[in-house]
Amino acid sequence: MDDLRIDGQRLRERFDAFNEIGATEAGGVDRPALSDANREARDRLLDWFEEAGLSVTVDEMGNIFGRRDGNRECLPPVLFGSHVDSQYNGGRFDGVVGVLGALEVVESLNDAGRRTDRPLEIVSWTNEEGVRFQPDLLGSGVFAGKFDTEFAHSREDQAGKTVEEELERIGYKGDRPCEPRDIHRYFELHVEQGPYLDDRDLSVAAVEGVFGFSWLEVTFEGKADHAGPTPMDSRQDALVGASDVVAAVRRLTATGGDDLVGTVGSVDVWPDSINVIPEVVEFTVDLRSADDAVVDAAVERVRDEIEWAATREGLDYDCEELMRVDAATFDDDCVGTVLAAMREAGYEETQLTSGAGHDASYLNDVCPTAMIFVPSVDGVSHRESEFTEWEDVVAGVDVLGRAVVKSATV
Ligand code: HGY
Ligand code: MN
Ligand code: MN
Repeated sequence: MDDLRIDGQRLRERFDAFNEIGATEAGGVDRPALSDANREARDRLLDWFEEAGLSVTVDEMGNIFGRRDGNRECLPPVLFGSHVDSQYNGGRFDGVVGVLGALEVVESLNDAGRRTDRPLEIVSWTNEEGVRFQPDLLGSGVFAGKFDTEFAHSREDQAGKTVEEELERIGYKGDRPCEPRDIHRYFELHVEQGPYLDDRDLSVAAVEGVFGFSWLEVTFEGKADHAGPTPMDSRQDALVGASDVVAAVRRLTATGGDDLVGTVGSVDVWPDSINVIPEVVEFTVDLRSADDAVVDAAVERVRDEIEWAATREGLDYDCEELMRVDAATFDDDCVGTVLAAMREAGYEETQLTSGAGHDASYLNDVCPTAMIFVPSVDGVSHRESEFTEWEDVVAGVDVLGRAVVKSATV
C-alpha cells in the first residue's frame, strides 16, 4: 500500500461539500433515509462514483454499489463502505466517513494507476439508522438475507409512507435484486461513537465485534380524564405506567450484566394536554450487550416490568419487538488483516467491540468481515456536535486502504 497516498485535502473538501446537504443550523445534518436530503446525497455519490470510474448499480433496496474491475474479474470482490442516511439531528461523521473514505481509497488507487487482483466494490447501504423506518440496518439486512424485500418495502414511516413508495419517489428503487452474493471480504470504516479511543488518545482501532440489541415498541392504554376532579385512586394514567418502565430500564442495566445498556429514546403521549390524564403512551426500549443471553434476559425482564406496571395502574398494554440483531464476532483473519494494516501504517494495535450497531453485523453472515474505528471526540455521537479530528479520519482511511488492498491481492 506504500505506493498509495490518501489525499486528505481532497477527502476533506468532498466531506465538507457532502455535509452541506441537509446541514442543520447547529452544524450537524438532517438526512433521514429516503428523504429529499438523502436523495440529494445519493445523487452526489453517484456523480462522484462515476467520476472515479466506478460502474454503478442500485439494487431494489436502494443500496448503491460502485465497482472497480480487478485483474481477475472472475474472483469475488472485496466490498467496503457504510451508510449516508443520518439521525434527524445527527452528526456529520456517522456513516459518511466510511462511504467517502472508501471512495478516497479508490481515488488513491486511480492516482497510483494500480489495479488490484480482485475486483473492488464500494457500497452505501439504505436505512442503516432506522430512525424513519424500523428496523434499522434494513438495506444490508435484505442483502444478507435477514429480511425479504417485500417485508422491507412495506415498512412505513410515521406518516404512513412505505419504503417502496419513497424509494420510487426519490428514484432509487433499482432493478438489481438485493440478495446475498459471493463477496470475498467486507470492511467498514466508522467513527467509534464512544469514548474508548479518545480517552486513550488513539487514532485508529480494529473492531472485533458488535453488540447484539433488541428494539421494543411498547403501548400503554389507560383512560383520559380531567386532571382536576378525577380522584387519584381512580385514575388509569398511561404515563405513570410508562414512567415506571423507564425507571425499571435504568435500574435493570445496573444489575443485568456488566456491559448491558438500556435506553428509552422515543415517547409519544396522547392526548398530550396539560390538564388531561394521559390515555395512550407509546415508547421504545433499546437494550444492548455483547452477550446475546444478557439481551434476551433483559428483554424478558422488561416485558415483566411492563406487565407489573400495567397491573398496578389498570392499563392495557402491548409490546412488540421491532428488531433483534444478534451480537457479531468478526472473522479472526479479517481482524488480523486490519491489525497488520495498522502495524504497517505505524499505529498501536488496539481492538474493541462496538456498542453501536453497524451494517457490518449483517455482512458478517455473508462473508468474513471486520471494521475499523476512528475516535469520536469526547465519545459524542448521534448529536450535531459529533466530531473526529481530521488526521484521525485520514489515519482510518489509510488503514482501510491497506486492509482492502491486502485482501484484494491474490
Ligand atoms: O442504533 C445504532 O447503533 C445504529 O446507529 N443504527
Ligand atoms: Mn452509523
Ligand atoms: Mn448512527
